[in-house]
Amino acid sequence: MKVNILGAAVLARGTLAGVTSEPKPVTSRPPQSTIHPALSSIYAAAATTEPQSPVSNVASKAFDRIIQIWLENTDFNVSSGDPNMQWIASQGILLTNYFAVTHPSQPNYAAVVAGDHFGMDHDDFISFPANISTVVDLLDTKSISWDSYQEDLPYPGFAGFNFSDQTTFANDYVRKHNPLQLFSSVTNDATKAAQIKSFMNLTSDITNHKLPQWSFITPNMRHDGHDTNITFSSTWTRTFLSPHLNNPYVTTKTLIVLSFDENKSSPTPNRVSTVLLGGAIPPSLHGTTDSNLYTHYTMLSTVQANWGLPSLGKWDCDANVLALVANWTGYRNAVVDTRGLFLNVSYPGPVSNKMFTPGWWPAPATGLKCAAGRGVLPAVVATWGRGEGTYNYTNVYPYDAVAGVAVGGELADGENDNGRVGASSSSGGGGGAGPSATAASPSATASGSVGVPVRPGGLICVGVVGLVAVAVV
Ligand SMILES: *[C@@H]1O[C@H](CO)[C@@H](O)[C@H](O)[C@H]1NC(C)=O
Ligand SMILES: *[C@@H]1O[C@H](CO)[C@@H](O)[C@H](O)[C@H]1NC(C)=O
Ligand SMILES: *[C@@H]1O[C@H](CO)[C@@H](O)[C@H](O)[C@H]1NC(C)=O
Ligand SMILES: *[C@@H]1O[C@H](CO)[C@@H](O)[C@H](O)[C@H]1NC(C)=O
Ligand SMILES: *[C@@H]1O[C@H](CO)[C@@H](O)[C@H](O)[C@H]1NC(C)=O
Ligand SMILES: *[C@@H]1O[C@H](CO)[C@@H](O)[C@H](O)[C@H]1NC(C)=O
Ligand SMILES: *[C@@H]1O[C@H](CO)[C@@H](O)[C@H](O)[C@H]1NC(C)=O
Ligand SMILES: *[C@@H]1O[C@H](CO)[C@@H](O)[C@H](O)[C@H]1NC(C)=O
Ligand SMILES: CC(=O)N[C@H]1CO[C@H](CO)[C@@H](O)[C@@H]1O
Repeated sequence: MKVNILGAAVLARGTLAGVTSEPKPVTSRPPQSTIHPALSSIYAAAATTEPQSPVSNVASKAFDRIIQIWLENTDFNVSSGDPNMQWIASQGILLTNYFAVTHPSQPNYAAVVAGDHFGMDHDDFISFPANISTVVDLLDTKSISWDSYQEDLPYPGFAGFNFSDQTTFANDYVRKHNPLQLFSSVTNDATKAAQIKSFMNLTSDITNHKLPQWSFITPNMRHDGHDTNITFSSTWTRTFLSPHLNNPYVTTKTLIVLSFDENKSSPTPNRVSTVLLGGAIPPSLHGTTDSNLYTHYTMLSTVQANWGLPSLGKWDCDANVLALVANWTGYRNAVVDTRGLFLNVSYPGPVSNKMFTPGWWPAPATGLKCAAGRGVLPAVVATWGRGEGTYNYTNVYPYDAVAGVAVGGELADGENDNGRVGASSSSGGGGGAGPSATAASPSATASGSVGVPVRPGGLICVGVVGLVAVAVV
């Protein structure tokens, strides 16, 4: 077991120990094939491959539909200073302590659907083995429909590495920004693969009232700001979003999460601006901010809390839940002092390039309660057996004390409705009839104005969501 200076410091402080030993990483990972079919076969497949658009109506408390939209590589202070982004924030809630989990892009996209990046530190072609579960497996337990919309994807389920504009050869679709495409558990199934579609079928699904209840939207490399800048991408995003925000079919009881995969400039923490929009946001909260610590893993824990789904047993196990949902379900979020938290590197792992651990896949926390006591997906338990997990997945943000990664955060109040067996969840009453009116989170700023928040000298993440009803089933 390797305990470096940072790790030792953490152990001494006594708050964040308890990570199992890791194998000694090596620096070369065998390359995977970069599927890159000929243009003629792409066009042939495009002519015959039919998209799948399953629909469902599993009602819930805080929202009945979630749509995540990711832009690229922008620091919090840059995006929150942009006029179009400020207008967008005025239509919803700005999250002021939302962190990406590593660099570069691809591991963040993997993390938001799978609860881990497995050490990934690159944008190479990678396919996770079929025994790695994702949000899709959680949604499938209640037949909650899901899709992904990838701009300029040449046909549903296209498995190639990229698809550029065929006139200018400018970048358009790239696989590294297509989260579900990275997982064999999705792509091995032809029906599931065909639920990964282009924006043309986003339009047709809206017209035909065939939107799913969970979706992930990736604009192309210009629209998402990757090859352009925030001015260009925010202009595109405002134009893209405005009609949807005014369309009752799209917006009613819908939570739209507009976020960024990662920050851009060094040396800053990996904090990105994230805005919550849609009909699920009460108008009284438009133009407000929420300063709880959230990460990409919050997108899993929130979906789980909203629909009463189990956990993947990874970093979603105890990730803070959006206050919007926590208020309804009585989930208590942990409070974190984020001043030392950067979340800017990956720990060693089986898909790392720099710190490759051949064959060593971190085990999920199948023996812990997770997800406010709903436990871990049975298929994950069946695959991995019962155990506490490789990492300390009950921590509210990801870290690896053995490798000394992300050890700079500090818990101000780590008590949440977390996964430790025997922990009681929350006090009763109210039956989930509505949001709590008991606690002090999040802070509501003056209407409509979204300034650049100043980080105070004391604790910067002090929101605690009140305990209300137990109510998630
Ligand atoms: C794991 O994380 C939890 C929550 O932050 C913390 O209370 C606990 O001490 C950690 N466990 C170990 C063994 O360090
Ligand atoms: C954002 O912060 C960085 C690092 O502190 C700084 O260099 C940059 O000028 C800031 N940009 C804006 C738009 O405030
Ligand atoms: C993928 O991108 C490369 C350049 O990065 C380009 O040469 C190639 O044509 C692209 N492939 C497709 C199918 O667009
Ligand atoms: C998906 O989009 C394509 C391209 O616009 C269109 O031809 C097709 O009819 C759409 N499929 C469905 C099921 O709406
Ligand atoms: C932003 O990107 C657009 C599109 O690439 C470009 O036209 C514009 O000049 C860029 N603006 C700045 C300030 O770089
Ligand atoms: C991560 O952030 C820390 C703190 O600024 C910095 O020292 C370190 O170089 C960063 N690591 C990378 C890989 O950017
Ligand atoms: C998961 O699949 C990988 C790749 O096939 C395999 O190496 C690993 O042993 C499997 N893990 C478990 C727990 O089944
Ligand atoms: C959650 O509840 C608190 C306390 O009533 C309230 O201040 C806050 O606005 C609510 N937040 C959301 C997003 O509903
Ligand atoms: C994409 C990118 O450049 N991200 C930077 C974000 O900030 C960190 C420092 O925290 C840099 O290391 C990254 O390069």
